[in-house]
Amino acid sequence: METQEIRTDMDNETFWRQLGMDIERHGVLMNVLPQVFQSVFQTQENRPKSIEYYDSVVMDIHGKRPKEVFDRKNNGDKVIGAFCNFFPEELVLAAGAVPLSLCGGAEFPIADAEKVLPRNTCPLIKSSFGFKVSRLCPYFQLADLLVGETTCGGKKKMYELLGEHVPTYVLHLPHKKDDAISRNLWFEEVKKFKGIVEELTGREITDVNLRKAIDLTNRKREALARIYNTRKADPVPISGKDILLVMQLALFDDAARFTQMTNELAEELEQRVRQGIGVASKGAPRVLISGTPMAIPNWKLHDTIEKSGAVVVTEESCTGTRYFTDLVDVNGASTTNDVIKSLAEKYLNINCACFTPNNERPEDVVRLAKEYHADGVVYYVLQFCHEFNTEYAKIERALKAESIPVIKIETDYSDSDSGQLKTRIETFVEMIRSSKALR
Ligand code: BJ8
Repeated sequence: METQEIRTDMDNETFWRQLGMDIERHGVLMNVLPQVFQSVFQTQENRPKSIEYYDSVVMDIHGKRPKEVFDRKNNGDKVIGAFCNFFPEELVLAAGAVPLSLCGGAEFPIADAEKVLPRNTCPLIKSSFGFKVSRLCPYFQLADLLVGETTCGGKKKMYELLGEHVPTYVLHLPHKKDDAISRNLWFEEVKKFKGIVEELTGREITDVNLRKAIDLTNRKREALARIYNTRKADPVPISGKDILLVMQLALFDDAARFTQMTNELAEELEQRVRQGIGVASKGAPRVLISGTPMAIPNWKLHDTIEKSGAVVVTEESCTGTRYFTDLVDVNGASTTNDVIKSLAEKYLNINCACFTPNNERPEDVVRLAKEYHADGVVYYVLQFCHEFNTEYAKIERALKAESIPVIKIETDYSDSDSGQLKTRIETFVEMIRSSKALR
């Protein structure tokens, strides 16, 4: 596919045809999305006005933003897609390329993936692979390079197969974060990735550009931390679902525009907190979700919890606090190598369950439950994710030691368990409501 031949000044369908997408099946997918979006988001009352921006991005998710990215490609910029929080987006931005998070939250392409991948594989992996092989996602069609990482076994093997369809580079992430050999390996890998981005783009990543990109990404993470901070209030000024939507768009959208819009949302939420305006009544049961990430359009768990009368107040997740908690600290970094070292250090602080040991994560879940005044924790495991499923034992122990109620939910992207899920969540919410009343 020649980049220069793609025109963006036309209707969406013609644009998608040029990208080589499966128009008929894509049409079916796009017909379902507005109905789901309506039932999950637009039935909520008293949403903040500033959320309209994120709604508008989702409602045209395969139109406006892919066209905008393609305009960048037509101007000679490269597009680099990724699947994981270990993706050092700063290096991509520093080279004037476009970092993108790729779709992996929908049930729709899973049947296509299962023609190749084992059925008993995590839905995030199957959905990501399925979107590429079924030609249903414009973002996959746009990417010049995909970047995977050696996190879990299923992903590593899937990236090999994905590489048969599109150039794919797999970042070598060590699985022990607390020893010098691992830290050095990761530092060398991030340096190597800098070279790969430079080669792909034909642009040198200068010290100045890298520091600028780090500053931009730090500001994005600070804006997200700001909106999260408002969720500590009672009543909560915004629903968990709406925050999840913001998080899911954090690596889809243009970084500068997203940061500006997120700071506007933060201002509105801070104002709401001052005025005591909430989306749930004061005293409503407060839930922390901890576990596997929720890629767009995976809204199932938040929707079930919030329709049960509780409110989600924070997410210890890669579509939550794990994305923005740490900033890259370049104060005191005098050389480019020092800057890259700080960048690598920041990423190695992500408490992913692929690490052994990962003792910081139980501590973090307890700390967040206290900070956000959570009445209970819903531990979320995507089906067949052994890493997060097994790590539950330690998280449960840490929460029980603090008398914080917890329930584990293991599910996929289908609706097949929605009745059972609803019953279990409603029972849990009732339990935390009663114990809250007794306190
Ligand atoms: S940094 S959490 S985004 S790896 S859920 S695919 S682990 S079988 S998503 Fe993750 Fe990066 Fe870690 Fe975050 Fe495998 Fe588990 Fe599936 Fe997972």
